[in-house]
Amino acid sequence: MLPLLNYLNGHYQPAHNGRTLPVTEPATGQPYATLPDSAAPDVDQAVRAAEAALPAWRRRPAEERGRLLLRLSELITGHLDRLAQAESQDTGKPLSLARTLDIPRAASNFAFFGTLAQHFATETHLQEGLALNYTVRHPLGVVACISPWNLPLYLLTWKIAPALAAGCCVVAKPSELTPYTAHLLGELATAAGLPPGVLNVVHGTGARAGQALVEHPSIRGISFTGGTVTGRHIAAVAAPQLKKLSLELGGKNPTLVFADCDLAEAVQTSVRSAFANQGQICLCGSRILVERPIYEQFKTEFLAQVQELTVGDPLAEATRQGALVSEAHLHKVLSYIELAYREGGHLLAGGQRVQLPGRCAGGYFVQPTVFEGLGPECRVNQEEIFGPVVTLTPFDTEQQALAWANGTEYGLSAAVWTRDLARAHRLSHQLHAGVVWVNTWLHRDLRTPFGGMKSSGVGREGGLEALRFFTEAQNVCIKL
Ligand code: TXE
Repeated sequence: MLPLLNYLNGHYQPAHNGRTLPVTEPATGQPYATLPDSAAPDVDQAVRAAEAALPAWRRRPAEERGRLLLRLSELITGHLDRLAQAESQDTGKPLSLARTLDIPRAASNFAFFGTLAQHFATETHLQEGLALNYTVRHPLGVVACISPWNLPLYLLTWKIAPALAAGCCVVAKPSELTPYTAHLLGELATAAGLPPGVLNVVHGTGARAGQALVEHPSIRGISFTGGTVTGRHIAAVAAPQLKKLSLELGGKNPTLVFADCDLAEAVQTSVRSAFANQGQICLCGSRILVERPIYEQFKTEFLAQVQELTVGDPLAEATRQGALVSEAHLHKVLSYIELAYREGGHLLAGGQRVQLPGRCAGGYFVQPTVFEGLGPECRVNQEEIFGPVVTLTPFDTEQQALAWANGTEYGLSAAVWTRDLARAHRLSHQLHAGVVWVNTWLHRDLRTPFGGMKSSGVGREGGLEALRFFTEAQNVCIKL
């Protein structure tokens, strides 16, 4: 058993209570590591270390902080294979995906924010002859970064990097399901020269370690990505203490395919957006709405490509679909497949758990699954499944597609496939989605605001939005 440890004040240590939790490899169903079952004393130690490190860290010029983040970025790139291997083992995602998406993006997060902090200018407002106002953006202080299991290092660093760049000190709480790369990050942070206490990682359950972190009176801001139910709970805990909150929550994203689109590209990208990371990306397009004249052709080509998504050992190069993250999540996804039948859905592909031979015999694999014949109101089209289950639905008019696309409680992202430029603009502005992609998907520019509307969240990450979140504006008014 690999013992994963908390990273507090620049050192690795177990939980104060000495308790551990098992970490399971989703591809095998076997435990392979333990993580500290941390509680309030561990969180308190982490927060105190961060508080002690804060005065010196916030005083450093942005350029110096940035240099350390760039060094950390280089170290992540230098350890690409080891980190990708760890991420794949921990999550069940194909090693090829971890190597090309998760880990490179973690490196980019540090490189991007390490540089951006130097371009973070403040505003001045001149009242002619009367006064000059200028705004100072102070680091918020000690902040909590709480991340989920689907893109562990990618999402954790998407929070840590802007927080550190802005001059905050961080207590991070990775998902208890996927703690491995967060554990390795401590070692790299030390090697990069981050001063002790600037970044602390506390492992453990959401209910114990996460809750203690959110409740801690010295935490000034919380950046959270995870389920909508958890986000609501965190907001309720944090509100009486008036903590600043950024919540990136679930999605039930529509893909709108119009008859005038480039069909080959729309099909290929829609398959990817439906099933990348086994459908466990908050931006995955799980409701595919297709204009009726091309519905049958889209369906035929879509299903042909779905058949090619090899489900297999995540470590094998040919694997396109790995395992779901946990046994509990496997059963959640299978229960939605059952529900799809009960709601009158017609199965077009998949629908079964996959039993692989050998090493992966006990793994949590599900075939990429496609249903049609489900109305926009049914639960399968309303609730976040967060797995490889999507629906195909024909539509007749733009207004109908728009109403269906907007007809859920979520509003994270949407994809529109059309060659009609006017329609692309018109629809984009009417879609209830924080991110709209036209003729593409998961095309990310780290400078752009990222976040959801409605139950998909509050606040925006990315670029200057993230630096604004981790700082507090102060206006200084000088009489002229
Ligand atoms: O996430 P949780 P879960 C969705 C997806 C999934 C569902 C539940 O639909 O099926 O959420 O997933 C920590 N105080 N998404 O239960 O619980 C927890 O330890 C403080 C969408 O695995 O939200 C982990 O670190 N922290 C999503 C983090 O919150 C708490 C990605 C997320 O876990 C806490 C993941 C508490 N009281 C799931 N309780 C996305 N938007 O990408 C839990 N945590």
